Amino acid sequence: MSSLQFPATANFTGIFAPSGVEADVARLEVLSGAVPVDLDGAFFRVAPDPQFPPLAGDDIWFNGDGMVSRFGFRDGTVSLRQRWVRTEKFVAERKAGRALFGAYRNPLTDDSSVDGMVRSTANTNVIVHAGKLLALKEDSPPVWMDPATLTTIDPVYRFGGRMTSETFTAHPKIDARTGEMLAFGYAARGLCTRDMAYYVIGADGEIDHEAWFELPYYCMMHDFAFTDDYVVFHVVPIVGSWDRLRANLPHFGFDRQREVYLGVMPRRGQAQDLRWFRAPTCFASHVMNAHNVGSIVNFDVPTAAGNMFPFFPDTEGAPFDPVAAAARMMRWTVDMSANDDGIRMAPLADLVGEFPRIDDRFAGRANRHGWQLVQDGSRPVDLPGMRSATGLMMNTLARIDCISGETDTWWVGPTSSLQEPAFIPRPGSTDEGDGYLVVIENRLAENASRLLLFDALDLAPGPIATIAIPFRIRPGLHGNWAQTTNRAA
Ligand code: V55
Ligand code: FE
Repeated sequence: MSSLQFPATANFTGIFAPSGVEADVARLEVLSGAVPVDLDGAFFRVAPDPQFPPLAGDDIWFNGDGMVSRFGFRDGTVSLRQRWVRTEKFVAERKAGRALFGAYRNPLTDDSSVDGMVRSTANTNVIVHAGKLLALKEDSPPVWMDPATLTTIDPVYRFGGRMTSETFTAHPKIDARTGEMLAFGYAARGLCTRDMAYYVIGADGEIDHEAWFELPYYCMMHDFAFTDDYVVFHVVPIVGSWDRLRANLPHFGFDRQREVYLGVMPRRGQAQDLRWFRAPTCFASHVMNAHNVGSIVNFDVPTAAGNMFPFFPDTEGAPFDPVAAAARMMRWTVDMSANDDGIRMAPLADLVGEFPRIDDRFAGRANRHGWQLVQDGSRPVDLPGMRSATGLMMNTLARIDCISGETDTWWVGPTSSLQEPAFIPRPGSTDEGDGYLVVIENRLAENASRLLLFDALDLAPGPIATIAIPFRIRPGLHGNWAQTTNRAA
């Protein structure tokens, strides 16, 4: 009970061994190549990294406490700062010296001393908007951190009280042309409710548009997209309910019987302007981008036939099917002026993988280049005796040319995997893709990590800089580059 030993399960060993490293490294060693001297900014990313062993004996990766890494670039050098987010959960558990919060998105499993506390782990994404670093978990309001120091400023940031939704997505979108941040919260009026809140946050950080509507059914609303004229919400059947929580089942499960919906609403619209389109069941999580040409809306997203999350099992008990879980980049198309409510789906590339990224200056517009991680099953894996993380290993970085359909790929080798990349614009550039891709390499054979920098438009030759990290970085979710303040420090 009071043991501080983490369980010896796949979720807590090998690549998933907790890290617990809070550190400041003034200068990382550049092992080969060179870091462009004009890069001045920071790559922020976050990983779940449990502070204490779980109450229930085991836990899923998605439930760990958010640990933020800040790679600061300046004058051809890279510094690293790493800090846990001081969420309400983190602070209460540190005081108690043990876990108080239980299973993922199930408050019924919590210690009674934390009833009513915000459950955020802030472990899914970190993004800078209006000078604030926001650490995000989709079940709670943002956590506001200082982008220079990673000090937590407000563990429950509600945009000056204006945000009444109980939640805020981990995937807000910034329109580079207007500086607006577009976002939503689901379960916005309480756990398992169908209520959605949609927000437009101005470049000044203030909420200046809001709309409320209901989903066709309660499900994990993990990501969305925007275009010049619309916001686009995909509804896929990763469903949940209080019945599941009372039965101590995982919060979510995959329900193959339900249809998929695509909700399209004008960017400054209200519930009555929202139109739902529908398609047979499938699964899609992270959106690459979307754009509209008049009333035609194109929504580009890695799409799988079935459930991608083995830890959120089929609601009817079907075994996890890795073939159905393979996602390929698809274009979903709907027409806001047509009577037809169908969604057309057509492949953009044949690569299997996830974690799509773009040159974020082109968010909401027709992008030519998309980057993503790929599981190339034709490549060998050479990790004898290692069970976890090798099955669905993201072993390749890819760029898709969405116009020609051509791909540009780089394989990391038989003993490593890759974390989600982020795009860094080359200072002074305006052309799409003119810049770099930054990615963390998991060196699985030696339990170590490296930071790799690529020419974003020429992945195949390999990294232009390979940077050592003096400790292992735990597998993370998402991150973003931000033009920030290294020279002022
Ligand atoms: C995801 C990750 C989460 C979560 C919900 O698809 C969805 C990724 C790290 O936590 O709570
Ligand atoms: Fe995500």
